[in-house]
Amino acid sequence: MKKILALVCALVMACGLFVTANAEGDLLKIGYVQVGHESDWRMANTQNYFDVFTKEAGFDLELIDCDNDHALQLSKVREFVQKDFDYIVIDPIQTAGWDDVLKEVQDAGIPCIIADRSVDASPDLYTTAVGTDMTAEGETAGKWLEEYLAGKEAKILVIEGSTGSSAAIGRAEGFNKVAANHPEWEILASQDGDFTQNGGQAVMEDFIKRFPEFDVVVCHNDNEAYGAMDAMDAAGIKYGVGEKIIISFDATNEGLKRTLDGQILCDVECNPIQAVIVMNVIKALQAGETVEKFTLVPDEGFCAPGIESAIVTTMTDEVLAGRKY
Ligand code: GYE
Repeated sequence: MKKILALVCALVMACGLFVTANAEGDLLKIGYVQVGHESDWRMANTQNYFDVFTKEAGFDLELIDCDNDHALQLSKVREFVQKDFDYIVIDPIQTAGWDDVLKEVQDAGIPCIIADRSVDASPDLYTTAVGTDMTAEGETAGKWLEEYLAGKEAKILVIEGSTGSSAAIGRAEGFNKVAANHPEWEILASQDGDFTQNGGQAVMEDFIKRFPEFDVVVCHNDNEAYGAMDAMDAAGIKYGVGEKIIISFDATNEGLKRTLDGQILCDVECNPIQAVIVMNVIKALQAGETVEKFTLVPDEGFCAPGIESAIVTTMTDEVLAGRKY
């Protein structure tokens, strides 16, 4: 009987079904320090982890909402180390300040995955990273604007994402790279809206007071764009084709609805559905395989109907209906 059981186990393992269990056959303990709950993107990302890292799939996930508190995020990682988790997944609120804690995770022999955002630390200090290319996202936004304005002058306002986050740094860097080729563009101001709707609204209210003339508002995520729209609505300022140009990032479902409606003229995607990729990395590590240092989550861009673009996809009802989030 034991022999048959061993044979069945060996067969099942060969099929990869038990690949997620640890040496004792228990569920794999995964600790995820999530940034917070600041945006629709973040909520979709959190939900995606809960959907994928289930007990049925062989995981015991502990997801901590760090509410944009870097010190809390560090302390929660240390807690995971103390509790000897099998894997630690970090979505870093900010790029800076990670060396010591990453070293501690490494010394404890726990594989560490940096997910979504990136850290400003040596890649030797973590096992692997999974995420989108935020600089490329910023560049896509810049290139779309270049195509749309076709040489016209523009006064630009930027509502940035949380200061110090790789998402804000990358998007600014990519957009500025394109802007540098356009002396006819003027970036009037760039201010932190913390990736929230309230933040976007407050920054836009301030911009409206300070800059009576502007043409473009670049918002580092959809929620900031909704806030900017609220502020413009209240001030009677119109946006859309032939009006003020709103550019946004994330391409969440609501963001793309507003692109289809012609309110946001360009929305550059950042895909929050990353948990399966992280799970596959963990499965590969469990199987003793070596994994790439970085796995790219691909994304694309979208623009409002009536705009032809070689850079991004023009929105239609079908495009919206085919979206997963
Ligand atoms: O764009 C924003 C969120 O890190 C890519 O964080 C993510 C960003 C996303 O709050 O909505």
